[in-house]
Amino acid sequence: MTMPATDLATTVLARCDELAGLTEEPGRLTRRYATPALRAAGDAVGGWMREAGMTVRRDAVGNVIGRREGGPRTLLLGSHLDTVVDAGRYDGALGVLVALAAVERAADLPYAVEVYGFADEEGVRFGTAYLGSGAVVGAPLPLERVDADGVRLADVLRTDPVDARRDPAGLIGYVEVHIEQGPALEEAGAPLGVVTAIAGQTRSTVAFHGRAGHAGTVPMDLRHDALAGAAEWVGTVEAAGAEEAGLLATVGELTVEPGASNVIPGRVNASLDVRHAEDRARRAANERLRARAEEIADARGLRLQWQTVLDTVAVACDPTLSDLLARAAGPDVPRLASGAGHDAVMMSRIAPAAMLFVRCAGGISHHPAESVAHDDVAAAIDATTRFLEEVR
Ligand code: HGY
Ligand code: MN
Ligand code: MN
Repeated sequence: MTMPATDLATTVLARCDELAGLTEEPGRLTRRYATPALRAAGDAVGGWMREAGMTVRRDAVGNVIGRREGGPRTLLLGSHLDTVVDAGRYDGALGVLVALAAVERAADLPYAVEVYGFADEEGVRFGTAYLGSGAVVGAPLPLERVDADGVRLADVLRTDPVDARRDPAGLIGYVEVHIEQGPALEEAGAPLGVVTAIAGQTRSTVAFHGRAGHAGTVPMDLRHDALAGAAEWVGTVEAAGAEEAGLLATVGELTVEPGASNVIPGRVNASLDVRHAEDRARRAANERLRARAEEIADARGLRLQWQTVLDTVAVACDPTLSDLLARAAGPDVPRLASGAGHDAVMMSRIAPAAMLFVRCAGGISHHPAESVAHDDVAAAIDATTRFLEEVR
């Protein structure tokens, strides 16, 4: 007897709550790559996969993979188990758990299904996204990148990441369920949406090197204040996004060194995240912001260091799988683009990829107020189950 989607939705939401307790920071949810919190989350999800009758393995970079046999070809499902800092509890985790619930609920399928809990999509610890799904598709990993404590990614990996690579032979496709992280479905009054494309993104690290000095003795006209220069540049980042339709530009990280109230800042490290549905527009905007940083540095006698740490092109979702998802989700299901990045960007390199969005309250995400409605989760489980039973 097929389990009711509403019962499974209750289980999925309870499991999201349980995973939210697996955090590096008591009192808020932060679960970065290769931390004990992430390992514990993978253990919990692996246990639920076993309870659902799946065989479970962990690959060379820490992704957790549950497999249900069924036939010579394989459909991949999944999302990520890592989070941003002070995160919401549904970004990533909901997609893994809805996929698991649908696999558990689906009747016998003529193909095998694997559900991936990716170990790093956000890229918070090493500054570059998609380490988990990137390893699965054979993307080169930035092994020399270091985290805030100076630990190299290479030193965190216990085995060769090449062992995580998945042979694409026999893959039917990859489907990811994820909260929308935007307001469109709520505005449309729709619980679910089918994703048409995923925007590309460019992430960079930007360092302004000035000269530290005594705040009480160095005259203003003799200063090379790294923070004053960085602040002038950050204003141009916001202005660029405001002036160009469809462009999103964000400085999310900024550290000041040496970081004392009576010392003129000698160095500032910033991040830059640039997104646009069109790759050409994104790259042109990124180059303009780099040129602006160089102009400001020159004018202030600062030295600029700029490193691109991620550059992913916009990805169109597979039309055949998307149409199947739309049929399963209901006749009027909206179709929408994703400004957020997802593991589907990487997985599209080895299999046709499609995504199902779930409405989230106020479009809020990357924030503890992130939330979903029980009935929308049930609708997502129902649609994903129907999709599984339609796929051939
Ligand atoms: O940043 C993103 O777009 C996603 O949440 N990793
Ligand atoms: Mn996210
Ligand atoms: Mn996500």
